Amino acid sequence: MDPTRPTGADALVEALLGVVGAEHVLVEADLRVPYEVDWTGRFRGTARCVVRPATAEQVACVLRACARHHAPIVPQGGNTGLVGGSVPRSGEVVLSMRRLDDIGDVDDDHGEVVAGAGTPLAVVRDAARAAGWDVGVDLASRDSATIGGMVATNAGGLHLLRYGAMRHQVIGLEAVRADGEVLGRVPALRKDNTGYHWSGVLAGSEGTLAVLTRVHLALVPLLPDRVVAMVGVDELGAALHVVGRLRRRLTSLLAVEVCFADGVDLVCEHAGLRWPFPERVPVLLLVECGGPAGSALDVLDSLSAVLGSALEIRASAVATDEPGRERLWAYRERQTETISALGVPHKLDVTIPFRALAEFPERVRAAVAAVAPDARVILFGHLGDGNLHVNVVGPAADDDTVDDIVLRLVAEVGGSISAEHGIGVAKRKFLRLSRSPADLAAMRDLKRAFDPNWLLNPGVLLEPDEHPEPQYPPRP
Ligand code: 2HG
Ligand code: ZN
Repeated sequence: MDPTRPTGADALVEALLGVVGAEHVLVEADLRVPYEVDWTGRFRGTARCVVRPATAEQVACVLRACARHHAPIVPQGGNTGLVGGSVPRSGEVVLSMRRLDDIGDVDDDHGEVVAGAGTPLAVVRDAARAAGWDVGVDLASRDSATIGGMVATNAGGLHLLRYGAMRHQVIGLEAVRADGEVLGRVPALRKDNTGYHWSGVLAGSEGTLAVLTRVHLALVPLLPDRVVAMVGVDELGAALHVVGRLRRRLTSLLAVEVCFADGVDLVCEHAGLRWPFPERVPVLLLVECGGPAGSALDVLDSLSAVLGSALEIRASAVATDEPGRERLWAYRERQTETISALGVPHKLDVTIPFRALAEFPERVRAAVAAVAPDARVILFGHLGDGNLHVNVVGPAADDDTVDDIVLRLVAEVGGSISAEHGIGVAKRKFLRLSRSPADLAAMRDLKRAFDPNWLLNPGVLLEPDEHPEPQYPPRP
């Protein structure tokens, strides 16, 4: 008998062993654990098993076997999502995509690459950079987040203001439906207007319609000469005026991020850093600009000219060398890990219309204090996109009172309950605050057309078919 073969395997597990081999079907509890809890620690469940295919053909065979056994599936990439969309809820098969990590040659002339869905972003980025190109989306979890997961969740990240979200980087893709049928075409064509566009349909579908296996990405020109500035202002309204000026006047603008003094205090304490300025200021803006090799001085001059004319700015620090730039980015990028060190956070990633943004921090803090006076609210985000990350630490993981109060406020001011992290299970019940009944009905129709037996990521994004009417009040 094969000693690596799990004992007590059920008929589905037997079928999966036949597809990927015993080494890649994880049945024992201790082997499944890392796949069963999400990055925040807020969402966890038990998997029937974890299966790790290495090719699109194996993915198709796995999905066919699951369909035959009526077994629900949770697709999982790097498991860096923050809304509980890639971990099991109750006995699903976890389909880990990380072994589909082959990457093709970068097309030097045209700036394109085909990557397996399980390829980490950092690997694709390094390959692109070596050829003078770059990936338009970047995010702090770049070493673990996979290209397939990023497309499935339509990741946003740090440079959305310049290059758009993940869906805008996709030339084409290949995906497998729940019945094992393969959709799409890779390599694809930049211009191909032949009807329904699978990347448009599948980007942001959170693994509920099909499983992505390969992605053909459009790259962006590498801008190696970077300048990062951190500036301090008295209030968010003033920061927004600075953002407006930066956007109008700088073609080199890549990112405009925001953090607040209390969050920077926490990062300094957690990471052993000093404040970026001699004086403490309430609102900090991080600005990144970039240009082609040899343009560093021009980039610096134009950024300095805009910042120098902004009377709102009370303090500033600028870095052109890599260690200096990383030091400034740390105040912003290390917010997430710092918050997690305080406890299991409620992550409410929202977009606020620019007209309502200046007052939002005060309103959201007051709204949370009214229902959870001891909770800590830490805000930061992608100010250039109107996207704030409202992190609340204190309330129990399964108590969604603060989620409710914050997301209702967001809907009331005309915002979106998810800017970039998606809906997952965390916000499913609140989706009606951002989408109309007609939208939701059409989304359900699409789900049924792709996956009539509701096997792919059930419970993510939409209520399962047995509960067609979510019990949550509609949007205002
Ligand atoms: C970021 O912008 C990520 O750093 C994570 O989207 C946000 O931790 C968060 O709330
Ligand atoms: Zn973000």
